[in-house]
Amino acid sequence: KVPWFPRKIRDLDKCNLLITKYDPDMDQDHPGFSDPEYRKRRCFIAELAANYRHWNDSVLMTLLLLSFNRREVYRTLRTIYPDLACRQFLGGLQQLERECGYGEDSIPQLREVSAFLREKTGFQLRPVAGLLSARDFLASLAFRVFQCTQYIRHASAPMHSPEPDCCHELLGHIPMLADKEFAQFSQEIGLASLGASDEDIERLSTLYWFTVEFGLCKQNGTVKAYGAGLLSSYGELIYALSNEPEYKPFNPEETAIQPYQDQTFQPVYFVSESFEDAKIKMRRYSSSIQRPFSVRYDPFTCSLEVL
Ligand code: H2B
Ligand code: FE
Repeated sequence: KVPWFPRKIRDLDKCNLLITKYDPDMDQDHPGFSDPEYRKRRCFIAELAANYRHWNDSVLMTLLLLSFNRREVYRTLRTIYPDLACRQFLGGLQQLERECGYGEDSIPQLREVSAFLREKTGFQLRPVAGLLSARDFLASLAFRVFQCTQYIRHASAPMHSPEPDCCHELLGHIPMLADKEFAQFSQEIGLASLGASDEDIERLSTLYWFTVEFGLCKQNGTVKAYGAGLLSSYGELIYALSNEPEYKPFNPEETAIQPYQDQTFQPVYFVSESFEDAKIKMRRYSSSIQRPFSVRYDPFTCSLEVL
């Protein structure tokens, strides 16, 4: 039996299964656990996301006004990007600084950033209250929709967050999603996930983890970071590009079954020859996933043709 999956973009209203294990109300180790003010603010932001519907995006504009600025995160990371981040990331970030008010002193509005991405690659943002199930998260990518958190990490731990937060999304993911080839790569993982078995979702999540979150790639003979988990973490970005961790060549069959955890730095990173190369390999892998149907995305109607 094929699991339910969204057929049109507004079906994403139903892709809302949250995983609460790391949120400040559930996780005793969360830096905000014993800060009632923080938790109250988070509840308010979560409610805005929960009430968001595809055809009514008025909520999106008010969001980031509620967050405190974490200037420190921006400043520290910005200094190491030129040496460690891939070309596509640096290009995207520069445009965001010019056109979207990215900088130390402001947190850009999701509405603006979403409009920016739409112009660049057709990606759009949708607010989400926290960590989503892998299935729902990946399904959104099939529609070039990125589920984006708006709350910010707790002030007591500006360099670390147990869950995705707006620093991770805005600094890690958004600049990459402004690149056409990377956008396509992301959408294709999403398309491969639709109606897939739980086992295939698990493997695709692992692939997503070691590429979109923690991927490295070669550029002009040196290794650079393109994964959002790296590009939004000062400590791990430096660690990943030092000679401490193990590197393996990106190869979907092998990468898909590599165990991983989200509590400390990764012990191993996968390096691709280029985005082009990663895309081709990923496509080959995706076409090996058994499904009793095939899907094609129709960008004019933002819906799937299921054949
Ligand atoms: N949910 C949210 N809100 N942001 C993410 O980056 C995210 C997610 N990543 N759910 C997913 C899971 C990822 O770890 C993979 C697909 O499992
Ligand atoms: Fe992420």
